[in-house]
Amino acid sequence: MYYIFSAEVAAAEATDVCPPAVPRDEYLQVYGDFCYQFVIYRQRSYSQADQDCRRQGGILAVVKSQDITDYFVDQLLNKYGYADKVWIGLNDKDADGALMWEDGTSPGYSNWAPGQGPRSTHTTNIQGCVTLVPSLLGKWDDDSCGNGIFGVMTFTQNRFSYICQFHARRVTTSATAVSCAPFVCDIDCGEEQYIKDPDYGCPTCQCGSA
Ligand SMILES: [Ca+2]
Repeated sequence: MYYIFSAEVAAAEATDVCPPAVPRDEYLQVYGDFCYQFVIYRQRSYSQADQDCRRQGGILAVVKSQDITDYFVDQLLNKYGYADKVWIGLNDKDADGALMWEDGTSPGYSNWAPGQGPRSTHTTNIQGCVTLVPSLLGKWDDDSCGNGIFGVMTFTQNRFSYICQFHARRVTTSATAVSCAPFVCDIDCGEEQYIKDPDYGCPTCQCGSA
């Protein structure tokens, strides 16, 4: 009787869970259920940044918790040494002027810097897009989305860096990460079933009760 078991768990790169279209470089990070692309090497208007994220299969980052805020601030300041504001995926471009995340949800968590907030620094009919300010520990500031022209007025397009987010592919547990070797066993269990290894789910050369 012999039975060979080989546990082949690939030493995968963490970013393997990110969409294939997203470049693998130092600006791509995995945190929780998401891949984040820290686009701190160029500045774009909100709509350009939004388009860049969507072209790669993502959206501008949604920041719904203090935990994500702290993570972004830590990465921006400590990993990339970047303290300037970055676009996140929150704006009031909706017809009724309500703030909405790019994933279609309404803000619950909010983190406005003192004196900032919906429509605080511009007239009521100019669209507002939101930035996260690393130097203010991730507090939010609202800026003109930079759509260029509104009515008779022309605006200078605000261009900032930004963070894209992508769903990370779920990595399943050891049950599927481990492959069972071809089963060889010289015991005939007949009507009974072979017992499965409790740790890996592979059949063992032992008979159980039918
Ligand atoms: Ca503002």
